[in-house]
Amino acid sequence: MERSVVLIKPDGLQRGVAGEIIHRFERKGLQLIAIKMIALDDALLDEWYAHHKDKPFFANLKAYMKSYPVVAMLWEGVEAVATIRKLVGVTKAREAEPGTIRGDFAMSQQYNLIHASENAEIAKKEESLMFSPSEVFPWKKTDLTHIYLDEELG
Ligand code: 3AN
Repeated sequence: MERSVVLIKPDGLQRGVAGEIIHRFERKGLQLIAIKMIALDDALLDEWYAHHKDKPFFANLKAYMKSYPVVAMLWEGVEAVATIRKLVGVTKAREAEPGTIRGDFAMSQQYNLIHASENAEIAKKEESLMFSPSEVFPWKKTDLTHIYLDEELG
């Protein structure tokens, strides 16, 4: 099983799509193992977006991510990171495929509703930045045998 960190960003809260996003992931068969609302600060954002720190949009991105709280979640599933990136769609939301979250609900490359871990290594880093172990609940999902083959579960 793999874990992916998802943030419903300030515009996602404002646009009222938090429930829609959670609904899509649940229906897909992914498992929610942590969820909280949090106000992001500079220290966390500097780590989170370290790969963007020299980009011209970095200051704006940080200001926007601090403008309202976000909903932070940890989702689990087989190859969850890539699966969730597909459900989310490309960064520039107006070019995102219809059927994806950004493709269906957003237009901007900054106001694109949602963050999802880019790869498995980054997902681990983001999990440790965002959640303490006591905030994570790896509960036993009883319908896994209807979602995956035994071989897929390993
Ligand atoms: P993604 O969220 O699709 O993984 P990243 O990691 O390249 O995209 O960018 C992180 C965030 O930075 C995006 N979600 C978006 O809010 C913002 N961003 C990315 N590229 C731009 C850009 N060219 N102009 C403004 N904001 C951007």
